[in-house]
Amino acid sequence: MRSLAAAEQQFFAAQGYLIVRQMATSMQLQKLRDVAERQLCEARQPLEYEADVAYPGAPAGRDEDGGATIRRLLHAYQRHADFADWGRQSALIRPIAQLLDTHDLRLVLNHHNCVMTKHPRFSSTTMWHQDFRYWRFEQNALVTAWLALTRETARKGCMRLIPGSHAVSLDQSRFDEASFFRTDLPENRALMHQALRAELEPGDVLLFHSGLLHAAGRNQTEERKLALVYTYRSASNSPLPGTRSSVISDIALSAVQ
Ligand SMILES: O=C(O)CCC(=O)C(=O)O
Repeated sequence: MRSLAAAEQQFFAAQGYLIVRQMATSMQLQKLRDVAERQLCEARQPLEYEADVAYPGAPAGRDEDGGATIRRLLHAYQRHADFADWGRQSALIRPIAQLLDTHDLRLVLNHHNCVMTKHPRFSSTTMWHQDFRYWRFEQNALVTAWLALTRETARKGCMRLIPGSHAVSLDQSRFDEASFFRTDLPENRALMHQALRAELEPGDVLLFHSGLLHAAGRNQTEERKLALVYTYRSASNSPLPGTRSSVISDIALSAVQ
């Protein structure tokens, strides 16, 4: 993997996201997809179900329609060596280290660290939010790497992003009690009009800032959507002690050049 060009780093700084096309090779993709499919088939724990997400429109219990649909294969890093290898390989962590301006990177185990799935028969919508509102770190400066294992299109519920929103100062009053961005406020709607869809091919990686407003729809196709998702921080941006961001120690990645 080449290093990111200055123009790409500037794009990320201004827009809060960057799509790196075809970062994973077809051999890597095949391996990662096989592991994910096998573990979904076996319902290998730990899992999160649609009933657990508590998003608007999600089933209230596992015995309700769609409630037992798997939404996330949790603890991706710990669940298989191929997933772990992807998360710490230099082709991925070098550009992230550039974006965070550090040589000392940590892979966060307490957030994301999962295979996100959206199933054809049932999937719920993820409303607009900023990840850092659910996390507890000294600074709002983390980067998430979303590797598409399958195609992500609008009909499949791909990610939607509001470019530049990571750099906008947004008062807590613009969010509801569950920290979703309120859709009833005209000033929020003005921002939402600027949203774009991040359509991805398998192997593409979407890098995005922890302050970027994002959302995702339902999967309306007959094909499963799978993405391997990790978040990174610089060693100097520590989780706050005693919070859900500090439960498991993060992975120190060897000095990134
Ligand atoms: O529904 C989705 O695929 C998006 C998930 C998401 O935005 C998140 O977990 O932060």
